[in-house]
Amino acid sequence: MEIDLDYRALSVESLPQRLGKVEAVASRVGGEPATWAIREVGDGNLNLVFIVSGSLGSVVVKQALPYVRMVGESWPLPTYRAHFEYYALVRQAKRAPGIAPEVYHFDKPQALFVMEYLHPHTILRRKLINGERVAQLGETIGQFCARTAFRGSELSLSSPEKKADVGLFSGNVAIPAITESLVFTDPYYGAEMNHHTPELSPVVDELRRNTRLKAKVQRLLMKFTANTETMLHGDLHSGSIMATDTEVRVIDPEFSQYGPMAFDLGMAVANFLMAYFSQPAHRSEDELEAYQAWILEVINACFSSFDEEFRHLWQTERTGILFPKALFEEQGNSADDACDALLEEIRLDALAYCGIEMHRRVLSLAHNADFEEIENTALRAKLEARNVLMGQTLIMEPEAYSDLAALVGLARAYNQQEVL
Ligand code: SR1
Ligand code: MG
Repeated sequence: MEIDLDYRALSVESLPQRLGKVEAVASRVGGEPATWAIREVGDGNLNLVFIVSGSLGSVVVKQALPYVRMVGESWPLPTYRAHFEYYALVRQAKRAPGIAPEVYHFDKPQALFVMEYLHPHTILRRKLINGERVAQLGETIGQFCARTAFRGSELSLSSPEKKADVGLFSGNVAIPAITESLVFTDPYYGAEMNHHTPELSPVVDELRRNTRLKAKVQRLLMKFTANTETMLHGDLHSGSIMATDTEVRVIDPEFSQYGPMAFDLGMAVANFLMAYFSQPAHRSEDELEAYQAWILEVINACFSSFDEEFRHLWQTERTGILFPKALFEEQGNSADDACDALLEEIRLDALAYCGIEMHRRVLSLAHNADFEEIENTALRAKLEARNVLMGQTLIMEPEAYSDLAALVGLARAYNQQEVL
């Protein structure tokens, strides 16, 4: 693994001296660097994250470590991944303005960047576990996915610009390899780093015997590896979303790569569904039904807003080499049917990717707190089982659930099912 020889991991102690003279930091934080209040708050799986506060304000400093933080130095991971996260943030800011944090400073050799401190935003996953509602959540995420999918593709970009960007991102070889194994492959066999709730074993064993399912997932992996339709966020789970009651922001595109348009949408919806299935462990009887109904509305809004925004961009920003107006509108032909067909294909793939994300978060290495924090493992397994089985259905027959009422009906049906 190549490591820049100048690279040194930051610490709370060294940060003032190392970043105190960086104008983009000093002018926003204010005061003497030695007096800055600094907290390391990285609770993700990979990186160092510091909140730096002074007399004028706060910034966030994120730095890649040369290994996977959640596992340790036994799993080396190149620090160059931070460069791609920075490139992704810059592109997202252009393609979906106002959603990603603004970046103030990038230091390539140190694999770090300094960005906007989002306050009083908190991580969406925690809000969903706590039973909080966020206005326009589904709409904002659906719109974000549509804008980044469309504007990062050759529906919008010129062929040379897109090809050059795919070339640039193809240098990020370590990160896709993690998604390929942890998301697509490990859940479906007894991979070394896997773990699951012991009581879930009968469901897991059955799932892993489903050869048709494994083949379908591998086909989706093939599409994921071979398809460079657009620049993805790549890890759009509810820990990559921060919100207040009324504002939604998307952070952490450290798994960004070029891939299929449906991927981010599917991942986001999977995380809403996992929040939905885990609720019986987090809510009291009297609030459970209404809160679960709200999560289903979020899912509905997410898909609907994706479609609406994508159609709007199709009409107004179709400037790339794909489906050019010269072939359709300028010949007096509508391109609406082509858009409908593409959206249907994206919906089906999104449902299947959604099912895969629902599996990996309870079967592979990196689990989610929605289920993981349920201390009663019998209850946890029961709720995870509903989630696993719905995921399987979505992968096996997405066509049956492309209608949103059918999808919501499926979630409600599994939510009632006594599997374990
Ligand atoms: C080793 S990294 C494990 C997972 O954490 C991130 O959130 C990604 O989802 C990745 O797959
Ligand atoms: Mg992350």
